[in-house]
Amino acid sequence: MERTLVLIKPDAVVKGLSGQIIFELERTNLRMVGLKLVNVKKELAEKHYEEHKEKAFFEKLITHLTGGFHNNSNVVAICYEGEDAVQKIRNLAGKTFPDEAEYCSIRGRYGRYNHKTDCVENVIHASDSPESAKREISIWFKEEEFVH
Ligand code: 3AN
Repeated sequence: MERTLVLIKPDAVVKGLSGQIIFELERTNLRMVGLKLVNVKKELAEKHYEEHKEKAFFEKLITHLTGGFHNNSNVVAICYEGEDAVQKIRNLAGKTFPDEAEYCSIRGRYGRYNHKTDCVENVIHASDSPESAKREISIWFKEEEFVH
């Protein structure tokens, strides 16, 4: 069974969108096997996004995930399990940049580019492959936190 990681990012948490996003994600019929609220520190954010370490936008990305732009460092971390879990969630999430994402995708509906902070407020993170899902899930969850 494939697993994938979803993070409801600080921009969505402050807007009170966590419930709405979980509601939308449940349309996939995947099984939720882990769910928690995490207060994200810099070290965790940097580990999660380590593949982007050299990119120009890295610092912004870390500031976003650690809540620096939204005065809220809480993120909802969810692990879903099921057939094609990664692709099913990616399809619902939509493209990276909200203004390029399909209107009815989660990022298209709820995301925006914030001109004041230069932050891509794209609402959720969703693993992009089964391999990255494995790596990311092990960062955010301990095995004993999963329900079976
Ligand atoms: P996705 O989350 O759609 O898989 P990635 O993995 O390419 O996108 O990038 C991770 C995150 O980095 C994105 N969710 C977005 O917030 C941010 N990001 C990616 N590319 C850029 C960019 N060119 N400028 C600013 N932020 C970016």
